[in-house]
Amino acid sequence: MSREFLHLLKTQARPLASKTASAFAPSNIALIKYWGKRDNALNLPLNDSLSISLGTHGSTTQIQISNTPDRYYLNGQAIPPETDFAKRLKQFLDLTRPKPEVGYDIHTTNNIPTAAGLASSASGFAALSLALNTLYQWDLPLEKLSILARLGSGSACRSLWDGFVHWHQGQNADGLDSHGHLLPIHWPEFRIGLHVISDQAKALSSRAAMKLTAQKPQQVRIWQTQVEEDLQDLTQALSSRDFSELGRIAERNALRLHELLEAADIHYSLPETLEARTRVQACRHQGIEVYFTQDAGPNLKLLFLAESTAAVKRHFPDLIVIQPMKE
Ligand code: 2P0
Repeated sequence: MSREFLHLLKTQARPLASKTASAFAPSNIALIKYWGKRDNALNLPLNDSLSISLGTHGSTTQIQISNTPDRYYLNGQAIPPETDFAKRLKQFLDLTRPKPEVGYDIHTTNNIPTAAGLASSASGFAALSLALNTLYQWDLPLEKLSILARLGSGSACRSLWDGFVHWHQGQNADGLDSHGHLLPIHWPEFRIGLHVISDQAKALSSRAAMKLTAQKPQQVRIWQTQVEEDLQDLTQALSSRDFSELGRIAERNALRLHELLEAADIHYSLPETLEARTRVQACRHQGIEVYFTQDAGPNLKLLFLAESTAAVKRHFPDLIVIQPMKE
């Protein structure tokens, strides 16, 4: 990648005297999904995506320079160094580690209910990038930190902002034009409902599933055409604040993603997922404006406006309701 960019970060690292820094980043839900990579090492996507950040729900990461090997903690629990997660974190930190002997103690806490089954890698890598920026006084703009966060996890590049974020896939081989952009949309009535069906870690990670769908090039091409159309329509709906259209397109995009997954014999839905999808559609038949989106797992995220909260909750009593944007 962008070796110059990372080299610059390494050489311009002026650690704070306290040798410690901390930062928060929100989690995000894609309304137009990121799926497929043109570069696996750099997490460069095959398509643009668009998300809404979850406001105060996300990760807080504290980083401290130490002179021992790295130690990582998630919600107070040590992450064993031999786990894939620890290896991935180390690989990410090595990108900007000024010298091999610099070690880190990293504590991350997620305030998303763990039972929500929401991936935390997006908010985690975004918070870590922000904390590194403070620790080393890089003073980087958010777009540059978005590039760094992307190297940890693709979707992390959308978690640097509150609100609606468009990740432009970019064209350059070095990935320096592949990062998030905040959209100037204020929509405080927007609500996300987390409908938890299972809080079990998924059997197949998004990363592994992306590799499997890549073996279906014809279906990937269809997806790429669909996602372009969906992005265009959703952007239009966003700028005209047309909630029904936005919900319809977001739901369509999620279903299209699952069609692609199913073509590669990947089935994230459980029977309860299909039942909940039907319940959402039944709500609409009763005049309740609610839509769903679904990621690489069985849980649904419901999309609705503040005025429908009570009606939606009558049909989904255990829903965790999130207000992504402040008034
Ligand atoms: C998204 N997902 O746009 C899509 C929709 C899951 C389904 O981004 O390999 O964990 O770290 O770049 O970011 C999940 O993928 O994958 C994801 P990597 P990531 O939210």
